[in-house]
Amino acid sequence: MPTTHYRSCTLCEATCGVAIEVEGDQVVSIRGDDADPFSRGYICPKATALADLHYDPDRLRRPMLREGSNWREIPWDEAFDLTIERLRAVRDAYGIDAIATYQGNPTAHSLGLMLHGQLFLRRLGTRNASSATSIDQLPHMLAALMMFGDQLLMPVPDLDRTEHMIVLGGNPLVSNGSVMTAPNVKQRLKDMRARGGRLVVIDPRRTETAGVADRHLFIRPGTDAAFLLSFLHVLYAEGRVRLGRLADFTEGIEELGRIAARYPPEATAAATGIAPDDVREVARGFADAPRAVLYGRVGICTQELGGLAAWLCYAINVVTGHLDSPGGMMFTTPAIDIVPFARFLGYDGGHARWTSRVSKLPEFGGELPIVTLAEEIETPGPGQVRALITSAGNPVLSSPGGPRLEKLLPTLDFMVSVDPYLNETTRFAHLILPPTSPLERAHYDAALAAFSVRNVAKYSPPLFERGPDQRHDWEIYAELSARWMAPRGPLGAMATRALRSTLLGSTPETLLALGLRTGPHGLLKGSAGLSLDKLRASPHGIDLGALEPRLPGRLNTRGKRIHLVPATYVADLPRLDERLASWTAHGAGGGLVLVGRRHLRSNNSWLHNSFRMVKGKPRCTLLVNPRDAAARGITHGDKVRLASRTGAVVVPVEISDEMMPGVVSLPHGWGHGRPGTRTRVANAHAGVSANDITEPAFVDQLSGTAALTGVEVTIERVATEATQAAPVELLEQPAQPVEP
Ligand SMILES: Nc1nc2c(c(=O)[nH]1)N[C@H]1C(S)=C(S)[C@@H](COP(=O)(O)OP(=O)(O)OC[C@H]3O[C@@H](n4cnc5c(=O)[nH]c(N)nc54)[C@H](O)[C@@H]3O)O[C@H]1N2
Ligand SMILES: Nc1nc2c(c(=O)[nH]1)N[C@H]1C(S)=C(S)[C@@H](COP(=O)(O)OP(=O)(O)OC[C@H]3O[C@@H](n4cnc5c(=O)[nH]c(N)nc54)[C@H](O)[C@@H]3O)O[C@H]1N2
Ligand code: SF4
Ligand SMILES: [Mo]
Repeated sequence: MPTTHYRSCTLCEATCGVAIEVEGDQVVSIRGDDADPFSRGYICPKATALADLHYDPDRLRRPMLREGSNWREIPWDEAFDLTIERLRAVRDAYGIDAIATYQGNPTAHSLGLMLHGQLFLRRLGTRNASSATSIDQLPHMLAALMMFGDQLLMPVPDLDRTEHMIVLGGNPLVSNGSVMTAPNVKQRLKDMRARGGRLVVIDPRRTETAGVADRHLFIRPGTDAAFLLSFLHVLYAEGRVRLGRLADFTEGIEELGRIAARYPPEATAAATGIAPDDVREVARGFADAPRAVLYGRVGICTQELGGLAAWLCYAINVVTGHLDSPGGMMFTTPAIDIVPFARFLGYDGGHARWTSRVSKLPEFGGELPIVTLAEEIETPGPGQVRALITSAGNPVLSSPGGPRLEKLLPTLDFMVSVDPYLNETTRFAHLILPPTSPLERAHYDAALAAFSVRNVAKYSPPLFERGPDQRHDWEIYAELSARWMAPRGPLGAMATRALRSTLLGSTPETLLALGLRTGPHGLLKGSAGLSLDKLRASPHGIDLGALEPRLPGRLNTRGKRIHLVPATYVADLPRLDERLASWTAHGAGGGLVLVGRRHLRSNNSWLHNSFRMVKGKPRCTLLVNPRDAAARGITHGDKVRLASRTGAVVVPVEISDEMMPGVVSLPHGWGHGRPGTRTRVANAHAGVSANDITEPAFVDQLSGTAALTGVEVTIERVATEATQAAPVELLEQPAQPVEP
């Protein structure tokens, strides 16, 4: 008899409820859970990959040790011993900063990684800690820190009540929303338009989201900050600044007006490609709508002026009174208040308290930008990186300058990866410690529920029990912490045992139970308050209501005031002025710039080993505007050499008037098939990596966020025989084996 198991999908930020039908140890079907109060039966095609991941024969189940280019399984105990011994050797010889860490995106989807992963990786104390944050949402976090007093106080669109939404640099119909947890964005946007709402999309590509919008405007990549300043200019010049109740606790209203006065739409149009009348129309429509939200996402973050752009997005929501107001940009009231939790785990908000050794990029929240990793390995001297821990990340494909990392990773004294796959990055590790699959672990979306368009809570127990020779992510890290913290010498073994029993006793469930009871929906609400037991009894999840105004109470700034114009941003404006002058002088200049794109069946670099996700026509193609193609004698289906200053790939072209003239689009996360990986399906559908041509030196100097968008490129037709990029030189130095 099949039974049905209910849980949240952990593959993207939407947190859809899935109903998984199982018979014995076989998944029979995966459907949307109609009884999930938040997703109401919606799922996207990726949900079925939950089963594919679970059964994938390429997924690693036991620790893997590399000896030269050979891999063999070793017992966990030996793997833990070796990891600690080698990390200690590096620390003892060169200091803790010689150990770099990188945490990837799936961290946010795993309670275990967020708890025990942080406790180990952040408590190591290395300055060379990094994560996917600096190739993603860092500018939003910086703005939250500067304006609202905590990096985690990122407000989200009140999607279900807004009547006017501007989407800038996001494509939620495909990404399913980001820093905006909202299952079925498409339906929610449809509902908005059905209640008379208006959707405006501003994007260098006429995206799927633009396809359901009332208005779409092309914008030249990287120029959003200039556009937003002109937007503000219009608001101030036309007397449309109305803070409402925010006026009582907002500082800097006049100063922002003085800044905006310098950027009339006429002064930015040549750079942005947006006509002055269009800027005025968009700004008026937004200011006049009673319930409106301006939402910026990854396209405005991962650009050379991403810090400024993210700040200006929040600022516009403030000066129009749309922040903290129903239908606007609101703060959540999640069941677990992640602000104190993050502090406990070692996240201390801060910016530029120190800088990286080589290119002097600023620290943020205790981390350095991932773009510093290559140069920190490459550059000799005190503090040089000699060891690397990667955790749920694939920086060779996901961070700029992948080929450079490929050359440098083999030179490390030691590298260990906590990851279920032998992929483009982990193949360089000496050791891989693979965690259980998502269906084998319990789940609670602590991070994503904090950025959700409704307050919701849902606990998912494991569907399958893990095998005795498997470990959850959190168990891997609890064990590493115990062994790392224990003193060496005669007391070591005893101390390790004591620490182990304490740490392994602190299961994610124990901490979850505590978080729920102490959170705003827990004990405070009396006996009816939320608890883990209550969640266990509600397998479809619990709706905790619409977002509510939280200001000024939720602010964490001194005196609980909104800082509209933090000095950090003012100091960065000259950089914008310089770029603006150059863009205005050269216009689009006939050159091309690169942007990215996502696909519904893809998730960054790591779902391509599911056949269901990659079948059909190749998706790693370059979209080129017809005019740009014609000017270069390129026709649909041609292969082109796409080159930047630092790299080149060969990729098939799709000609499409979706693209703004002068802009080409390539998805990221492809470029499989590199030697030494064990992802057979992905390798058979390899594509090329966008990050073979992006460059670590192209970065938002203010925030340290990589500029993945707006990279200057050229394209040139190549003879059809050339199907692959020039092979990257790999492992030119023999990898150093680990002596167990
Ligand atoms: N050019 C370009 N580059 C980009 C982007 C872009 O738009 N354009 N987007 C950027 C963004 S937004 C992001 S978030 C990054 C993502 O960058 P990363 O997070 O570095 O890359 P992913 O491809 O998500 O790799 C996830 C890794 O985690 C492993 N993994 C999956 N689940 C688990 C788990 O439960 N536990 C553990 N331990 N490991 C797991 C996978 O096997 C894989 O190796 O990429 C960025 N890179
Ligand atoms: N199916 C699927 N879903 C995903 C992911 C995935 O890989 N696949 N990844 C997940 C992750 S890690 C994240 S962070 C989110 C991201 O979620 P979104 O932010 O919605 O990501 P994208 O779909 O990349 O949308 C970015 C948009 O910005 C545009 N853009 C590029 N440059 C600029 C610019 O300079 N200015 C402006 N205004 N727009 C620009 C691009 O054309 C693109 O349409 O998606 C998540 N969801
Ligand atoms: S949108 Fe798709 S991948 Fe994202 S949570 Fe829902 S089902 Fe999973
Ligand atoms: Mo991301």
